[in-house]
Amino acid sequence: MSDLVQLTKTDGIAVVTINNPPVNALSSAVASGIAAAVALIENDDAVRAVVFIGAGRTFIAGADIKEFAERMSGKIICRESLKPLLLRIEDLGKPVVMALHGTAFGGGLELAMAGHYRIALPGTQVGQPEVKLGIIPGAGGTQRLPRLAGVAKAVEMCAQGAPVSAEDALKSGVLDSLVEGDLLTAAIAFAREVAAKPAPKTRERNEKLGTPEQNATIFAAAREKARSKQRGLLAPLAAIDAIESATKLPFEKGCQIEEELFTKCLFSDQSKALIHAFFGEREVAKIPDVPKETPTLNVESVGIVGAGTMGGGIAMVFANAGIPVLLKETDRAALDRGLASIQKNYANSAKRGRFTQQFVDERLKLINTTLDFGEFSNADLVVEAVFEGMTLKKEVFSQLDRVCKPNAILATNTSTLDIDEIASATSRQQSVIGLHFFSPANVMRLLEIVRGAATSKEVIATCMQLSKKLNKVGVLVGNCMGFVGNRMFGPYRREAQFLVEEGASVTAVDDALYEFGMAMGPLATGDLAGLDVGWRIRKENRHLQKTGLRQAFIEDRLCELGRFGQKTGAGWYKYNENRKPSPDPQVSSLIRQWTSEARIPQRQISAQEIVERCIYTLVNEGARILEEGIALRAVDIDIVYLNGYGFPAYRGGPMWYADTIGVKKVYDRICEFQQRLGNWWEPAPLLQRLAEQGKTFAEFSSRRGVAA
Ligand code: T1G
Ligand code: NAD
Repeated sequence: MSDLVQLTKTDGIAVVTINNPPVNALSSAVASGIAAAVALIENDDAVRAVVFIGAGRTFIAGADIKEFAERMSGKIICRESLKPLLLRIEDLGKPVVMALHGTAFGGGLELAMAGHYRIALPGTQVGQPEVKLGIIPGAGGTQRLPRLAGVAKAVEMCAQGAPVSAEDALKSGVLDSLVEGDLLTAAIAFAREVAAKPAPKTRERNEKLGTPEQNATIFAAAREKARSKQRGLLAPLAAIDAIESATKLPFEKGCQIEEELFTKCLFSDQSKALIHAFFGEREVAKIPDVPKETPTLNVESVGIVGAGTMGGGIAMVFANAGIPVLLKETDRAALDRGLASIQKNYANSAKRGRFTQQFVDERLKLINTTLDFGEFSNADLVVEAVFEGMTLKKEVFSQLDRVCKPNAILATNTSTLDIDEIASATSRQQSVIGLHFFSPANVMRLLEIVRGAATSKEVIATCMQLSKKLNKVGVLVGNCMGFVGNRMFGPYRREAQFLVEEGASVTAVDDALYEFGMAMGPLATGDLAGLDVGWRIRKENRHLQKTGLRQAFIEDRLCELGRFGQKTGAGWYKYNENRKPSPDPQVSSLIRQWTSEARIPQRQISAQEIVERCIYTLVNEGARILEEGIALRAVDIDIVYLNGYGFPAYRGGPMWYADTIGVKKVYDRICEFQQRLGNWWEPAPLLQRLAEQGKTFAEFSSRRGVAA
């Protein structure tokens, strides 16, 4: 037997233990180990029943995704399908009990369903999350799951990919029993119990496959939901097709359909991009010069300065993680306003069933208020979220420096300001860091962690670790104007304005990017965040504007008219009382007036040009950021854009997207734009170099000694 799979036999019960840390991924080697164990069991009449169990913290969390990535890149030709092995287990002729704990995901659940009985510890999660990787279950999951849980449940699990609790899995028939105490002991006892009983083969259980009429409704609703909620994704629709084949075809035929759809998805750009995003989210947690064993500080109490849009959301983030928060404002009225919006947000979440009322009540108890800086004396961390002004922020930091305990971390939520400048207002620059949350802070997963010139490794390691506890994706970035996300977003939105100035309509620009997959168009996004935020920053930084370069002007003109976006009921669009946008003819006529006054020739602009100009601007600025080391790797930029700016995950992020369509192609197009549109389009030196060398951003990152 191999180290990865152990086989033991005690009193007629065979136990197969999978031991492939950290998550018992079902790699080819594990599959071979299981096959070897099955061969030994098949020929041993003394074995009356079998138990499969995972060593460590979980059952099998799925097939080995790394092997897929290699298969897609042609590094390995073909991975032996799991299907024949699962049929052998199903046909073993002696009851097989699958003992689950932690997670049984993807190939792990498919293996479990090939068994005859499934038991689990409470708290176990099962699921078919393959669609999140742009693929579908490929080892019979779309054929066995509807037979166990019914068509509707199987469609929900395979098309949406969300994990299901053990309690829910028991109710829907995926599990046969929940057990307490030691799982192996319980499993062996269960195996003894069923040893003499029949071994029901999941593939022969057709009673839950429903009628064509029932299923037609289920599939139609699921396809509509997939098209609206998982816009642009191929895999959810493929998963539904595969389950439909299970309701119409014999098991073997259904498996063939599944195999065809699986392979089609696997070799799609979408799957490559989504697997890039999966590993990327794990890669960004690794900081080359801040090793895993770097000591961290405890963060058990937090202070927040400013209870406005961001301060309130940030308070909820910490409370949701069980960390007590002390919220400070300038006066009682401002505090009451801040608390009221927090309570309203929680009430909405409870109404939508995201939280129980008990959860909400407990969280609200963790949020306390003050008007006195002095009360931050015991805080482990203080996050400042006051107005975006350097003078005010330095004032706040000098106050915090005066009252906070020596090893407290002082963090700022600034979107654009210089972290080192803010830190210079304190005597402890090594304890100052940027924690840049995104609005709404209690919803957006991204947390840009901004490293100052003096920020200590302990403080960085503490904040990277804290981001996981806060259920955020923490990305470490360097200190520059706008850091990574906003620094790229500025040019992206500027280009969107230029396109409007040259004749594209507001809706044409937003629709083109929406069709490309962005969660929202650039102009509508401006209305959401508030056009005045950028206007204030542009006014404050007029002196930094490069001379001789074209400046976008329409948004400033809209702000001068008080059109700040959703918050004023009008911006690029006009909004009804439910903040529903509609095109505003007044804006179109203002634009025509302003562009004719500015003598800007008008022309028809294709959706393709709109997308290229906006997305290639992101890539060009991303290349500068990467070369300057403001982002550690190209994937860090991608993870920032997938989790903070609504970039479609199935395109992998701006840098991955450029690598996918070809860096040379992007470079050549940017050179064309530079010719026609001016020096905002000067290609980034790194982009030019990679294009000339035929290299990718991923290669650049890996060559720079940090993974892609
Ligand atoms: N394959 C390879 N590596 C994996 C892996 C997998 N399935 N799952 C996790 N890892 C690595 C991960 O990259 C990280 O590595 C380490 O394990 C710890 O993971 C045939 C086709 C289980 C909930 O999609 O959702 O089965 O960074 O940091 O936060 O139909 O991992 O330390 O080097 O995420 O505790 C379907 C994927 C596969 C589940 C644990 N399965 N995994 O979360 O730890 S496709 C999935 C997860 C499939 C079949 C199909 C999570 C987790 P490193 P981690 P965690
Ligand atoms: P906001 O105007 O909604 O809230 C700022 C709050 O700070 C106000 O309630 C104000 O009363 C309070 N305040 C000012 N001085 C104070 C003091 N001395 N003590 C305590 N409270 C004080 O602003 P916001 O949108 O929440 O932005 C706050 C910070 O977060 C800014 O730096 C901004 O750039 C940044 N940010 C904003 C967003 C966004 O989308 N709004 C996103 C990320 C980061």
